Amino acid sequence: MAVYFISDAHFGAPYSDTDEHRVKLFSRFIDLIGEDADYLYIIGDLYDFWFEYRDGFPNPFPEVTSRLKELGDRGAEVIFIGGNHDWWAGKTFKQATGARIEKKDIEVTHYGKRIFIGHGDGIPKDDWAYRILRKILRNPVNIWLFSRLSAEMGMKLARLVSSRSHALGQYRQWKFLGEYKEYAQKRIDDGFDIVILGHTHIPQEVELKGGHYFNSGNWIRDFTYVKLDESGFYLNTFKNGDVEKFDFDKMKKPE
Ligand SMILES: [Mn+2]
Repeated sequence: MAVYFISDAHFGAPYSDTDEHRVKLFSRFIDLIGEDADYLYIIGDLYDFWFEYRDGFPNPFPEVTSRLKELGDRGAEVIFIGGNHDWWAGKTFKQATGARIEKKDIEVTHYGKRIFIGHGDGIPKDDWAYRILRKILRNPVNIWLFSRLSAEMGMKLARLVSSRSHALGQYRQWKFLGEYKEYAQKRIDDGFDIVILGHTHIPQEVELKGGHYFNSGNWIRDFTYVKLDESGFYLNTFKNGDVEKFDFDKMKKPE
């Protein structure tokens, strides 16, 4: 029996011409963990954009949702925590996956460990402009207004949600890692044993004072996930279609 954490597949990202391969790998992974998963936490940005209009949202990757639904049918609980790209997932997503949808960070206990789980957007101090945008985009009145937009206006909204983080680029996140560590240490000082975040796309396993911080990484190039079972925590990769321990040394740090 095991608990899994995964994030940041960004299916449908404009920079991605590899959706087909990534969805296939994801499907195989979900099939595999069906053997022992009690819980799967999806920690945000599974999609590059998911916003439910008045009539829902056209499911861009039915294979992804149906695999998640199957996982649920096999006895696992699937919990989806919205990221900055897919926070608006609602009825359509729930119906297609059977997942429980959470709109904010959550606290859970597994194997006696208190675990803090969140997507992790808005943590860096100089991300203040994003934090304002997030307030606007998550305001119920605005959501009601957005949900009445035409598909064309919706695409503009998609670009607004997406563009800044893509402009940031994956590698610029390196300079924020210290702030993520500080944030995790604060949660551990609050009494958590483990903090698990996503968003930076940089897989991490960090020993802190009194606990551990994990970043579940990404399903863009590293295909990483965190697994918890009775013997401990693991940060693995499914990049080659098989479970392997993630090799941190192989990560290329920008100059
Ligand atoms: Mn994100």
